[in-house]
Amino acid sequence: MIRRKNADWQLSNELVTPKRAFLNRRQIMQGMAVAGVTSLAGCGQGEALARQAPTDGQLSARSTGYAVADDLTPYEAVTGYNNFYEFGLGKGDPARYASAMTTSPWSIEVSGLTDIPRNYALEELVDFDALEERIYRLRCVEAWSMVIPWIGVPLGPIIDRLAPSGDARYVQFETYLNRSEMRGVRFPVLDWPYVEGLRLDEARNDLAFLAVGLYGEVLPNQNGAPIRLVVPWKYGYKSIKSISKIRFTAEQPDTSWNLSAPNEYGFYSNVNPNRAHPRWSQETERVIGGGLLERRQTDMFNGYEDQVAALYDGMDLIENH
Ligand SMILES: Nc1nc2c(c(=O)[nH]1)N[C@H]1C(S)=C(S)[C@@H](COP(=O)(O)O)O[C@H]1N2
Ligand SMILES: [Mo]
Repeated sequence: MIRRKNADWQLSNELVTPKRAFLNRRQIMQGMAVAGVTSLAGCGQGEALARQAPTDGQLSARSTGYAVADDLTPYEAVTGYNNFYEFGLGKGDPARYASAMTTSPWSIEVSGLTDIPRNYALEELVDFDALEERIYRLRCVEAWSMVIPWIGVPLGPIIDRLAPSGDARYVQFETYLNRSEMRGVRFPVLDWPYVEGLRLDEARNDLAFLAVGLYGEVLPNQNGAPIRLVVPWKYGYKSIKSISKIRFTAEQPDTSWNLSAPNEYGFYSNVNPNRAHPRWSQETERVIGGGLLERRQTDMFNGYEDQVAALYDGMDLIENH
């Protein structure tokens, strides 16, 4: 891993989330019973249960063709400079406080316009023996970015398994909410729980990814453990963390940032250097983990124009920001 010294994101070691132990199989099974999860043998739903989700340690993943030419952002910056407002507004707050979040056992409630609404254990949705590594840049609307080696699974095949019905056009994701574990939700900064959404064709694009790890390890809580979205052609806030609900809808779903300031944060939120945020430019971005003044040009769709531009054919991307 590439480590560089001293920048404004540098954090002391005590801020690093303590390592947690693997849960034994018995605890997992008990937890699933509590969460009301059932395995549907014979329906092809239970097969991924062979391998329980690790809560700590290394993950093996096959590397893919998805890469970014620039240096990786140092691990300390990726895990020490975060936005996760449920734990506070400061960039160091998630690393300090997110260890309070219970991430195992984990289930995701799937509802709305689907033929099979039910709760899924994390292990049913993610096959931990078939993980991929993808290096994507995460570009925040605040005009900074990081290059992160994510580990996870593509979203499209999971959407297909969740069987949205014919009239479903959008998918909404919701973050876990626990008032005693999340000190930031005492403040009405956003309309909790944090929600985000995609059009279904966006969600099925090959780039859309559900991450369960980074840098070869299980996701640290501050980065959205145990499962978070990564939509690399959109601003960072679309990449919702710690997903506990998925809902299929016919109408465009609410998103927390769009509700809070529609003029600043649109539903699409595609990275677009030509459309300034009302209070600052989006033409360049600060390279987190680089020198204090290191900036780069922001690319249309964060560099993924070839893969995603067709999703927006005929749309005015300034109007539909
Ligand atoms: N639930 C939740 N998800 C969230 C956020 C948040 O505050 N709450 N912040 C978003 C923003 S603004 C960014 S830039 C990315 C940051 O991801 P990272 O901390 O892994 O770099 O997470 C996004 N996902
Ligand atoms: Mo962000």
